[in-house]
Amino acid sequence: MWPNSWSLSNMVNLQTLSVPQRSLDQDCTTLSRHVLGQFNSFSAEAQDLSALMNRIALAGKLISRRLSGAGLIEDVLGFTGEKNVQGENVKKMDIFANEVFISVLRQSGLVCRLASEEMEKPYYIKENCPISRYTLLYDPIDGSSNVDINLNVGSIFSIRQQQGIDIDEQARDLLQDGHSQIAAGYILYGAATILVYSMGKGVHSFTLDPSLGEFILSQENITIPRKGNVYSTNEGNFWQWSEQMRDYVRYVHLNDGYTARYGGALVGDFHRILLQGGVFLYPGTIQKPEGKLRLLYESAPLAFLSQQAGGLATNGEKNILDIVPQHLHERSPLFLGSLEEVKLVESFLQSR
Ligand code: P6P
Repeated sequence: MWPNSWSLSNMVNLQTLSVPQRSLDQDCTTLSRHVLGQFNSFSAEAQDLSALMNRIALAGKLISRRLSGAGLIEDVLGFTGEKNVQGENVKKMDIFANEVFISVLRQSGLVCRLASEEMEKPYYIKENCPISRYTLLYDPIDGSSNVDINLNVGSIFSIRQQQGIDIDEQARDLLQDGHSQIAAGYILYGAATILVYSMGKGVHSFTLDPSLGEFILSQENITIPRKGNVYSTNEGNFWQWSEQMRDYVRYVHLNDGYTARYGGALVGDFHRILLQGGVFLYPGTIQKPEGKLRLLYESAPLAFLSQQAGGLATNGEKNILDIVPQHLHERSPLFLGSLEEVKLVESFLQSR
């Protein structure tokens, strides 16, 4: 069966060479274990948040599995024919992903309320209210236009405490600034499935190991470089921007130190900037000064991560984390990434 020259020792050598060696400890640094480590005790809060993060991770695994079957199984690609509360055409994956979060959080017993880009009003999990006091705000599939062309998409999440009893189910207590987030993060569905989160003690990244079915710690205490050469924006909107924004873009065009990268999905564009530096820009336009991105479940979670990683997120004038929304689906202009790059953008926006 084997060529005569192949001795057992050759095969053994081949085997040892082919399996990448990982420490067992590394394999055991799972997401739930790491979250517990963010607390100094195994308190009830630590246990709850560890379990809650594990449910969010389960949602990520279910969505990742569905995306990997796109084109082979029904109802992954294409549109439903409906429009969401944002007036956007809804992709089939938007609905699937939204329902995954509802299902895994219902079973957790930990979350009373869910607020999603795909739902006009918050969704109350009656059997969990009012005992469980967490609210999960999320964008189930960010960048869903990338689904049909197999480019990266993401889920963005933010965990907040339910303040008091929400008797009339108006969720007015959700209309708070971004500093009151307990945790925030995203799941990036790309070549690998990566979960990035922060609980206020640094930004940490986990890679899904399909052989274990676990998110394993891959990077701890990530910091955004203070400067970066990437600017990420949709220049197709150039003529809809203010003169100040156009001046910034003219500057980076003329300064050969910059390069443009724009993937059409905020999570992927932000992940590049988190690791390599740069700035993401989604300004308002003359017609829509409030911009496109939603504050509570897109900009505020990423602003939380940016600040934790030493970066900055503003609406051009004010730190995103300081903004108190007036309604659940409020939009805001967004400039986020490397501290010095965001400040450079602000210097143009506040000039003239
Ligand atoms: P545009 C996706 O729809 C999204 O919300 C973000 O993920 C992305 O950064 C942005 O909108 C893309 O918008 O107008 O450039 O297509």
